[in-house]
Amino acid sequence: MAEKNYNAENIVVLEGLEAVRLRPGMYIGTTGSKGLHHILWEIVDNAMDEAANGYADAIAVIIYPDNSISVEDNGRGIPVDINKKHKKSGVELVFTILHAGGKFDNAEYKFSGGLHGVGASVTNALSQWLNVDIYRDGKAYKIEFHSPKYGKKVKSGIIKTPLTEVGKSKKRGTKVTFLPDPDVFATEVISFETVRNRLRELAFLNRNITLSVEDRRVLNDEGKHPKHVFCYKGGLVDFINYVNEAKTKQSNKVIYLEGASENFELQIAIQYTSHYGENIISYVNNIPTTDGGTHETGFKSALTKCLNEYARKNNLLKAKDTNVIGDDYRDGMTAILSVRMQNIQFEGQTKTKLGNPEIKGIVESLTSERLDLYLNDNRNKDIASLIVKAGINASKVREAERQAKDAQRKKNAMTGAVLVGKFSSCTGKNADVNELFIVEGDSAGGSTKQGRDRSFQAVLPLRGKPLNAEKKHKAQIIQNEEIRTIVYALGTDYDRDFNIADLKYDKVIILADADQDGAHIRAILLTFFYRYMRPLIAEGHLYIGMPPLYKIEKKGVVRYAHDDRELDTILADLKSGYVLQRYKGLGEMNGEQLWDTTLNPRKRTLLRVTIDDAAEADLVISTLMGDDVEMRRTFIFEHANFNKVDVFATKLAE
Ligand code: 28G
Repeated sequence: MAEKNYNAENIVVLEGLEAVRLRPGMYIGTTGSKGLHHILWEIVDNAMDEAANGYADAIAVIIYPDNSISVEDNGRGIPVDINKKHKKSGVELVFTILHAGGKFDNAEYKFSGGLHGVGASVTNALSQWLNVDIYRDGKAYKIEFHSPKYGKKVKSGIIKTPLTEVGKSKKRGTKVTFLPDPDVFATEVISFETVRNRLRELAFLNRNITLSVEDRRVLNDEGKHPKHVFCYKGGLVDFINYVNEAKTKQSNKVIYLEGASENFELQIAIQYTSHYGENIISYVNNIPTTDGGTHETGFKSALTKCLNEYARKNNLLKAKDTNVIGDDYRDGMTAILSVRMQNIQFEGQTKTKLGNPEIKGIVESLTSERLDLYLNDNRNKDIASLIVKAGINASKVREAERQAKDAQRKKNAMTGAVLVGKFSSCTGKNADVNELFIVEGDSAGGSTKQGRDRSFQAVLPLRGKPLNAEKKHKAQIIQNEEIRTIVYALGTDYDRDFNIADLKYDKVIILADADQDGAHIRAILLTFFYRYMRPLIAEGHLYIGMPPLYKIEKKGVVRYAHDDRELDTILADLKSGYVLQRYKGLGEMNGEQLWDTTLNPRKRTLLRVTIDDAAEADLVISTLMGDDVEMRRTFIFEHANFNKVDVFATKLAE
């Protein structure tokens, strides 16, 4: 039967899917952890489309012990009838036809998500097997695929079991189960935390849809499989409360605005905290736009315009006063912006910036219209005047800070010599290869200076703890000596004056001990860079060094382990007769050992710090640095130790 179906069209399908296997990077970016998760998101996106368009309200993800994954929705079920043009069932088309870029023709769904819209066929192509169960019209159906690599051998294309009716069912929906092909993704495994975070985000962005994830690979303390269920009735309002949970609020009120025009929808939530700076988190069709774009620009213009108008109308700004600038109205503001539209164009190196030029005007006029109504509603008088007064105040503070900074600059010029004592620059002058190690403590600093290759590696030892960057105002930040030295060493200035072109190093590497103190210092530094030098992270210049935790010596041969898992592997290999040493800190290593394990680019492991998910990063950082001491303690414990830096960083293969 399968043999007979192996016609010309099947060959085309097979070749299409083989192209995906030949160049996975073209379709999913990488075959590392990110790519592996991408093929899961393709399936989740399809389920989300069904839900966001009102046909489903529950999506369940399960990760199984063999690392296969299932996604189930309670939608209409993918069509099983035969498409006249292709002479194939709808489900077969969904999983075998490549969709270059834009998803389908958008006839079924008004707005379709999907990171790159490559579709479920890419997931199929990169899976060892993929099974689909469909529940529709009182019946259950099943179709099974296997990898094109088998398809070629058995001459049945990639269909292992053709679409069959397997019985009756009262259920409705689609269930897709698949095993990512280890030939493609090597030993990468799906991360429960990553799935949990993305499903939580989707639940915030799509109110009243229940998303769950369960990890059947492990048991928790209660002897159960870890599971999270997310469903938010408040949507973006719940989202902003979550993001600002640990922060002190100027007002607990959340401003919520929504609007629509033809083929366009907009939702905005705004809340003001007592923290310095702005935090705008934006999305297009559920896709995070970490680098902003035209929707953010339109929103900002509208906000500035409406607030200045309100200020004039209510005599908070007098005729002689100049308008308050946008930056000042956004000081302390958290905003979440979600738009839905067609034909998205992404821009920028990482394709995380919305480019469609027409969107600026659409968002600006919709926001202005709704925000005006909101501000001029008598019930909102308190919050309206609070925001406007805060903006006026911020502009005064900014002027005072500018003066303080100018004074400090003059002082710096005179005291630059002070820095020479602790900071050891490198001899080479090539900013494209030079590295700066920021090291915790004088003794570790000493070892690093001895062990480094001084031709391109500079060392900056930190003596005390740098100031907690989140809470303080700028004028205070730059008075902290540790921070001042860092800014001076990097050469970039900071905050609004930050200029990446002046960066003297290709890699800025934080080296801290694997203990609580080290975790704290690392977190403080990350906060500082996140708040005041964000492009340094965005452009991939910030790293966390990974010194080993253990030294294992047998018959004069030395090996190192970064964590307990690596240690177990080595010990199992050596069996007996070894000497084991656990390093309590960097300072216990001599220069040579430090070079061999941590500094030498050929041997070391570095974590590149990314801002993959602005909302999550902000939450972690504000919880680490926020006002709620108890929460901060739990977070440092959970996230800031060496084994879990993945909250901030993804492993870099050098
Ligand atoms: C559980 C994991 C992933 C999905 C549907 C429902 C329909 C659908 C999906 O149509 C359109 C037509 C033939 C290719 C549409 C059902 C209209 C009427 C649907 C999912 C395109 C696809 N009834 N649910 N696709 N076909 N859930 N969940 O994938 O040509 S995908």
